[in-house]
Amino acid sequence: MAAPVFDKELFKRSVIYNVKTLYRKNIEEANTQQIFNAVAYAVKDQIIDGWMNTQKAQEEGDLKIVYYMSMEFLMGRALGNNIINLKAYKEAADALDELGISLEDVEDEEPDAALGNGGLGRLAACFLDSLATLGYPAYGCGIRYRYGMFKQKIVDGYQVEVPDNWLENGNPFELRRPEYTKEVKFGGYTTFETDAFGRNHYKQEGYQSVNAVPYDLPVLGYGNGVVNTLRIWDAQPVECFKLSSFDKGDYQKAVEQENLARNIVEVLYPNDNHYAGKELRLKQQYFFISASVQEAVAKYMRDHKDILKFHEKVCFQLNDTHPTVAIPELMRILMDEHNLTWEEAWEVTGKTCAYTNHTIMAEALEKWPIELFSRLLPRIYQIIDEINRRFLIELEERYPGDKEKVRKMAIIYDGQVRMANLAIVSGFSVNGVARLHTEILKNQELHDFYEFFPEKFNNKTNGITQRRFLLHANPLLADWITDHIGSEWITDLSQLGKLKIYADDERCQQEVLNIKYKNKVRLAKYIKAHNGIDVDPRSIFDVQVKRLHEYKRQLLNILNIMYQYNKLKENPSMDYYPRTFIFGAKAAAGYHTAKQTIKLINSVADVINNDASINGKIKVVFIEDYKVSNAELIFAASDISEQISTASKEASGTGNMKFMLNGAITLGTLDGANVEIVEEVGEENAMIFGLKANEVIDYEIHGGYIPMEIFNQDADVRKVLMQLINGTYCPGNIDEFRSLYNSLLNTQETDRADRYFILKDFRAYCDARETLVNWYKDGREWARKSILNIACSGKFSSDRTIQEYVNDIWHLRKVKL
Ligand code: NBG
Repeated sequence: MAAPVFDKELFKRSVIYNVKTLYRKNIEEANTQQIFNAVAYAVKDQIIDGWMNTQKAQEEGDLKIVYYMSMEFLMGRALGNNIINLKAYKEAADALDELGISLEDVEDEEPDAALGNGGLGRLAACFLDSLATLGYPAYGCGIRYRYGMFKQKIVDGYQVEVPDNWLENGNPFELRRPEYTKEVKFGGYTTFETDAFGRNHYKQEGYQSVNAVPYDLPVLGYGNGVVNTLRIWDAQPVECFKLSSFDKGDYQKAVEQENLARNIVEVLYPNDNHYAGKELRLKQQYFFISASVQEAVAKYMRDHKDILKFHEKVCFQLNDTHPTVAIPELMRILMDEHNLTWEEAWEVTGKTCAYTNHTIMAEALEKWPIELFSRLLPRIYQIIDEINRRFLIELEERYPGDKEKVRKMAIIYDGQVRMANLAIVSGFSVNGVARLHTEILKNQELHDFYEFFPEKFNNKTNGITQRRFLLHANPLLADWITDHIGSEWITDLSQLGKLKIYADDERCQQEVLNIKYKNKVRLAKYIKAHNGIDVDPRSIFDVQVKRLHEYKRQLLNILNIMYQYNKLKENPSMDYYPRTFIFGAKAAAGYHTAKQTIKLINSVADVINNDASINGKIKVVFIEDYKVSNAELIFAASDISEQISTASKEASGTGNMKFMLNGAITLGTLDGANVEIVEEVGEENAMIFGLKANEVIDYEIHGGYIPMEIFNQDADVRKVLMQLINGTYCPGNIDEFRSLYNSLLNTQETDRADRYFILKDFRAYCDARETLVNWYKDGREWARKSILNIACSGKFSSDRTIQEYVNDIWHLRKVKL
């Protein structure tokens, strides 16, 4: 494929020119934010031709396109990544240097595009990077939230949410495309007319509507000239309220339309693995899905005649159940606008839509009350109702009289519309995101569906893009790798396997340790600047960064730190290797237990960090506002990767892969993709502890776990738990952490004490952590394991994942430029 050429002189000229025309300034006068914009526009100039050529080549080749439908795209910053994928990072940095500008400083001016919560949204972003790099035709379809994921401030130890006005200074990479505006209708009622052949034709009337206006963002492939598109939709009122309302006397309706447009894309719901059931959320879902599906059909019809072959050129991948309304929406368009019969539309839709499941957490399952759903989307509801009616007939044929099957599998049941059931029944593919997760889906959560449609189920273990999480995030390590095995790993991560021969080489071990040390110095600076805490880069950096959720068990981590601190206090002369425990996590705004856990971490940090008697041997740091851009610094600087979820609960995890790629050793349970990580690197090069998934599931089904027994038997556990309620960490309010204490021991407040088996795994975790420290003390041995982790991380590239989606689900051909 044609490699793009980066024109350094043109780039410099255009930076100077942009500063002048945008701000009427020269380089010396402009501030860094202005320089950022000028540089970003100069980079965009170098992208545009590739963008146009890619689309042209897709159309000329009549290539099938995948539409990755997702409520979330956690893109992070674009500038550095775009320059990297232009293969021009060093040239661009030099060019700017000649203008007296530091590329790194300029990059730091860019706000993260935080249009996602956590793993699910970041996975979508990695997938786009891989799709473009592999040269497959793809659109990401999402929402242009006015406010993305909130910014987190820590005030007095508590999380405070601050709006993320990421578009405040504009977004230089986006392109508004009003010519592709689509109208999206809500509410009203359906009517029908019967034609001469007895067929009913449905129409929605008395509705309110909004215009969906697309903004396109370029997604660059690495060094191949391919530029795909992330299309995010903004909402605009259909008619300008001021012009229309008074003449028509329809004041109320005009105001409502304007409000609908204003509210619909206002903010991302900050829930990860949790479904809140808000009406506005369903509006958001239908809004971007209707616009995306309408445009996909319109685009297809521009170059094709036969709508019955739509699925030969289009695939919709539904990122979790959030975009599932794509199924009835496509049915609607095919029947009501293209005159297909039900059977024809059903066939095309079924062959177009595929669903990815990302969780087994019950609280994440989307179920909408019929009343709400049918009021907001009357025609869509009608279609779902018919899908359900027909499916129940099939169920009855297969399992006559089996009420239990209906209870579990019906799409509409007990007053609710169940989106996962709709996605499974209607689409042609259902995939989990790690091998263990898919097995749990098949054998437990979705067992009935697996029996009914075994051919639909498949696994696609998640992956991450090495372009962002190694090449950009860890330039020292990236260069070291390239020096040893060449640069092919950038687009073929399995090449890292070639590093295995260096694991025992003393010089290589030393080099890898040095690189880690430098990255720890870089992170220590960030921590000093942002937290005001001094941390010693020679201590072990033991890191847990991810969303705050009970099942991820940050509480287990901090309780263990409290335990270690107790031991050190009891015996100040004990042999104790210095450790820095680093946390980063946002909690959903309404998730009380999660927020209390943040408060606990900060309170413990306060006490320990200020206790002179332990000589700084333990430091605890909570990094404020964990997000993609600071994650890049954190992974590169980590020694230990904490992946300690209750086994069976973490569908995959992707942070685990980012740590591994950067040479951290995994401390984890056999959950999600950890299972496959250990399989790749070998048990002796990772530290696994705790209950297995089947043991957890067994306790959940049959009971038999009594946390109070552990409390009574284990004096160390008892001491730590008592410190939650005796004011040790919160002298001003001894009840501050009582709810955490209760969640572990009290059966009154929750249906089950210690739902996430924290006390059950406590001892095993303590032991595993100690063993790791012993490994660390032997520097050479640690370096060996670290190199092996890097060398064995090849499987976890999202390039591999995407190729599997292409082979098994999407069946795409590559674009030829
Ligand atoms: C998350 C899982 C993670 C997984 C990502 C990406 C949701 C609903 N699920 O384990 O919790 O890595 O999806 O698949 O956010």
